[in-house]
Amino acid sequence: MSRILTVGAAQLGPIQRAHTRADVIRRLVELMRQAHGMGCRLVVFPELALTTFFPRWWMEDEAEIDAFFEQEMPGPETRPLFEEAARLGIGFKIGYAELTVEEGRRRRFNTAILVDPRGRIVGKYRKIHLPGHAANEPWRAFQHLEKRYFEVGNLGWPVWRAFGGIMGMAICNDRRWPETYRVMGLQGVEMVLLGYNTPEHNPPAPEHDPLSDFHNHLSMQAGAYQNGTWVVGVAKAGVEEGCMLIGGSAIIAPSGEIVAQAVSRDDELIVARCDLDRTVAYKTSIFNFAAHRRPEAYGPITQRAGVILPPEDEA
Ligand code: CDV
Repeated sequence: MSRILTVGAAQLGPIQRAHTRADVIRRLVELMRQAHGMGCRLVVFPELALTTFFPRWWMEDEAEIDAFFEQEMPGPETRPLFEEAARLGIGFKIGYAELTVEEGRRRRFNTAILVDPRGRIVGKYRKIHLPGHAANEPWRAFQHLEKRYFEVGNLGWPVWRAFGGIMGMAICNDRRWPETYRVMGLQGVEMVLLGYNTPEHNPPAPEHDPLSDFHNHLSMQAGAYQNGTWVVGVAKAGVEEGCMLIGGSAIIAPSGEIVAQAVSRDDELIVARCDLDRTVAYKTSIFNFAAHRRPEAYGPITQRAGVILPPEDEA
C-alpha cells in the first residue's frame, strides 16, 4: 500500500524591510515553479513569508504596523501566487500576518493557509503559541513582539482531508510544544506543515544559542515520531535586518528521521516523496492511542504560573 505525496519545502532567504510584496512574490513563484518541475503536488512556504519578520521592532503608528498585514487573501499583490498555483496545478501552504474585522473590531493574527491545486483556500490556522513579549524592551539586540502584534489564534487545531491524506498546520513556536502534534495526532494527522522564523540568538537565554539547530530538529522529529506523522518544517533563514535566522528546513518521516534537509540559509527547495501510508505502522502499533494511551490514569495536574505542583493536600 502506498499513498505518495511529493512535497517541496521552499525555504526562503532573508526578506529585508525595503523588499516589496512584488519582490517576494517573484521569489515564491520561482520556488513554486521549481517544485512543480520536480513533481511536487504541494509546496510549503515559511511563517510570515511575505515580509521581513517585523515583530523585531517596536512600532506605535497603526499605519506603519498595518503595512505588514494582509487584509484579504488573495489580495491584489498575492493573487499572482494563487494564479500561478492554479496554472501549474500545485497546492501550497503559506504563512502571513492577517488583519481582519471580527466581532466588530480589528484583529491581528499570525496565520497560515492551505491552498489546493486549483488555487482555493481549503484550510486556515492561526498561531496559538505566541512567543516573546508585549512590552517595549529596547535593551534587546532585537525584540520579539509577537505578543504585541498578534492575538492568540482562535480557530483551534483542525486537520483537513486534502492532497490524499490528513493535513495539519502549525506555526514556528508551536513546533516546540508536544500538544501541537498531539492535538492533531489525536485527529489522525498524517502530515504537519509548519513554517518558522527563528533567530539564532535568544536574548533572554543566550546560553541556548549553540543549540538552536538541535532544538529545532529535536522538536520536529519527536513530534513526528510520537504521533506517527510526516512533518514539513520550513525556515526563513539568513541575515535579516541584522538578525541571523537559522535554516535547517527539513522533511521528517513518521519514523522521526530527516529525509531531506536544506543546506543553505537562502532560497532553497528541498523535495521528498512522502508515502502517507508510512504513518500506519506507527499509528497502529507503538502509538496506537486507543490501545495504549491512558490519559484517565495521569492523575490530577495542578498548574500555577507554569509550575506543575502536587495536589493541594500534599503540598
Ligand atoms: N517566530 C517564532 O515563533 N520564533 C520563536 C523564537 C522566538 C524562539 C521560535 O520558537 O522559533
